[in-house]
Amino acid sequence: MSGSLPRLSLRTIGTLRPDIRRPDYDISAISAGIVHLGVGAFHRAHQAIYVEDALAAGERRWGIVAASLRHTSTRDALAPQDGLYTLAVNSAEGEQLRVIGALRGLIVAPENPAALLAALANPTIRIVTLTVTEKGYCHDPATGELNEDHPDIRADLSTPSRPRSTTGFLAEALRIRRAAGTAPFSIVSCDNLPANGQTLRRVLARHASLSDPDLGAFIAGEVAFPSTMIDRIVPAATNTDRADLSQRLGLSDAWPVITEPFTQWVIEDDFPQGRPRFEEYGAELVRDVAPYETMKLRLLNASHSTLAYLGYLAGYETIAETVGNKSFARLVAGLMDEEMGPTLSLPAGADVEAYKRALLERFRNPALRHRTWQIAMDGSQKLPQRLLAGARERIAVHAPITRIALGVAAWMRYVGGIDEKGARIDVRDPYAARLRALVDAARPDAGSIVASLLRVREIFGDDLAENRSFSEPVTSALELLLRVGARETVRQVSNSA
Ligand code: CS2
Repeated sequence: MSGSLPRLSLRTIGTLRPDIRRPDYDISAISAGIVHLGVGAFHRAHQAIYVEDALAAGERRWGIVAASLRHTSTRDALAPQDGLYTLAVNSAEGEQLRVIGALRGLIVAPENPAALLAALANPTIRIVTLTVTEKGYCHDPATGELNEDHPDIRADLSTPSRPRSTTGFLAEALRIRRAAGTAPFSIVSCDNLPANGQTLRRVLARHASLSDPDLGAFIAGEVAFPSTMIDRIVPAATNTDRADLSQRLGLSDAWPVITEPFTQWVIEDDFPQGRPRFEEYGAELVRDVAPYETMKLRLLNASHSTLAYLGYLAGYETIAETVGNKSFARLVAGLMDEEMGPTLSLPAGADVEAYKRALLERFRNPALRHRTWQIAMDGSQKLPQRLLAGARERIAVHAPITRIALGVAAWMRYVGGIDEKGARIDVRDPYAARLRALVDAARPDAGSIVASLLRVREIFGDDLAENRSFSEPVTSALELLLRVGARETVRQVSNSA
């Protein structure tokens, strides 16, 4: 890391340049009111900032206990820094640094599941937020139902007091609270899933009811699961990013986050145990998040995934480079305007044209190196809500899906695991091996590859394999991709669709 610079911590924070914002509240007076599960970069650049603003405004009982459900890296980096880290907001106009103090506890769940359960059982905890990614819900992506055969779910059902899965921790913590007469916390999913609150309620209540039907009914009936729409682009930071940022900070920070100026959090207002005044810090509290969520998933995330697969295949490392090619920019503009846009019922008062224009600008942000490979991860978990739900609605009204089909075909080309130059693709996906085997057995015929992947029901459901309005455009797109490559395919499709 950054050579001779002293490490960022409560002891050194006073030496920061005066123009760098830092916690201007008494950190020792903060108590924890929130447990966060899955403390990745996204949480630290998003929900933690709204909470930081609450703490700065004097709402002192909302500090965050941050838990990692798998890795030790965040705790290892942040414990020596007293939980402090730098938020770098980057755009063409420059960079703004701010040191964040909201994380008041760090737990690595696999090392010490009892510590996480104790934190969750603490009556001062009134809210649990989560960013555990799509696959962290251990659900069947096509139906949103708990995958009861998932190894983590099986393990948790046999030893509920030493959980591994997200739902295992929440079920056990709610059981302990209930036995102690402590009111349940509100549970706030901050992952890019449709109806994320209801989805979590469904999988959690099911998980609990497999060993304790009464607890399952309690969770389904008595616990609040406000749905949320969360939006901020937060690329994974690299070692170079960290070293460079430390130089600019003047202190060594092992775990900064780098993000864009844009941030949005739309939250259903369902917090029986209270909440920070999030609306004072830029969040929107609404009655129904669904239209916001669908808009974001089908515009931003659908475009992201489409650009990620096609951009990666075309040899582009980042989203900004990918949309720097005019054909790719035209393709996603068309995807949003012509194909996804008409499927949306918009939130009241939303200016969708402005949202779409802003999206293209955000994708172009030259100061963010958002890798196509990063977004390409876990496609099996992302495709249903990003591309397939919109495709189904289009097909039902006999509307064309040329660009959606190209996005799906690009994913199929990608999960085959070999790029256009014959090099191996490092496909990260819980279904990677299975998808690769299906493609290998079906090569080289596009029709056979499509037919065999569409039979993966956890992704495509029971309907799409049999639906020629879906399989035919996907097959044509894959044929073209295999014949002329991603760049030329995008050039042709963006001109003619
Ligand atoms: C991205 C999202 O990695 C991905 O799949 O599409 O993380 C995206 O950057 C965020 O949803 C933006 O809010």
